[in-house]
Amino acid sequence: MVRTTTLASHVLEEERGVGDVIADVAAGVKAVSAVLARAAVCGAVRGAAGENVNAEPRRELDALANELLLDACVRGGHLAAVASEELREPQLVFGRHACPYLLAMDPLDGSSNLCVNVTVGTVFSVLRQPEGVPLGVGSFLQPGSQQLCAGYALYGPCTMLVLTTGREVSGFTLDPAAGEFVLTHPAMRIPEESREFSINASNAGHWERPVRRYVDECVAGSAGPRGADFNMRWVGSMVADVHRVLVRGGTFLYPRDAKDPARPAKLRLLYGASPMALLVEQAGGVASTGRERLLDVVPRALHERVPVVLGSRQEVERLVSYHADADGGLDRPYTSPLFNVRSLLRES
Ligand code: FDP
Repeated sequence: MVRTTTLASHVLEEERGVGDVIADVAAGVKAVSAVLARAAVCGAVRGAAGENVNAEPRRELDALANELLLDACVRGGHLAAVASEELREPQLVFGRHACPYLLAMDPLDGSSNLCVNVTVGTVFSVLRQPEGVPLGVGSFLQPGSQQLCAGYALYGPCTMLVLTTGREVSGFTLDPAAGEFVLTHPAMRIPEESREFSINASNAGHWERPVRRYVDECVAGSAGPRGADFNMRWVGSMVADVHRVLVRGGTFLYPRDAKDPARPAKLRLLYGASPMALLVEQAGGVASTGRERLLDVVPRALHERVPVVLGSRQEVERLVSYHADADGGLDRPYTSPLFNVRSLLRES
């Protein structure tokens, strides 16, 4: 008989309080998964709920996922406070136990994909309440390297929970019949090399030179300077795109761009980039802003945004070196032969 490892038995190996927080988040994830599975039938997929604290469109399901996860955490009573993409300020949790743990979460990442039934997810990060700091926003302003646990849930063809507590990355799949998460992806590793990249190419005109150089070289394929053909994948839900990188390698990029000068980066640091960076590093990959290790970035605000470049070691290191070249005035961006032909025709 095959012996299965469940999340419940896995968390017993963790520091007591952190294991309890993971169990509470898992309870919330099961509730969100059940609601998403019935949302279309109940006509709840398209419901709008105004704007979130970042003035972005909010859906009823964003608000509901937030409530369900908060409820599971408050009932569990193992946290001091929860910060969420859906809350302007952290919610203080006066639980049964006086626990020194903080949870930062994006309850429903990728929710603009809900109406087309594409995979969405929950991203979360567990921190320790620093001693001597009053409980509140300041408690959360810690670099990602301080995380005790980072993870995400994936609501796709099956529901998954992928997490790390700083020792390798484990992926669990929800068995709906048993109502339990079962370890299906032990010790996840990102291959060092890869020929697959993921980026919203519609922003190409607004990218910085190093990103344009990298993508141009990939697109040039075997005839270009990389001498190899690359594949491109873009789901448009960060959780799904990063999950693919964790499973089969590649790079995921949401770099700085000049589309909106008031918002040079898109993804959130505390409950997006930071947890993904810890997972990626624990799986052997690299996570950077392009100029700095993501886990070293010290947040200045709860809802701060940051550029993200993560994935297979060799590719991310190449991208980081392109940023250094550009900043030092050393880059010579690749110009495709096609471009040369076009400009020659224009000149003649
Ligand atoms: P969404 O707005 O649908 O929640 O972080 C938010 C996010 O999705 C990411 O999941 C995704 O990678 C990115 O935004 C997609 O944004 P664009 O469509 O603007 O590129």
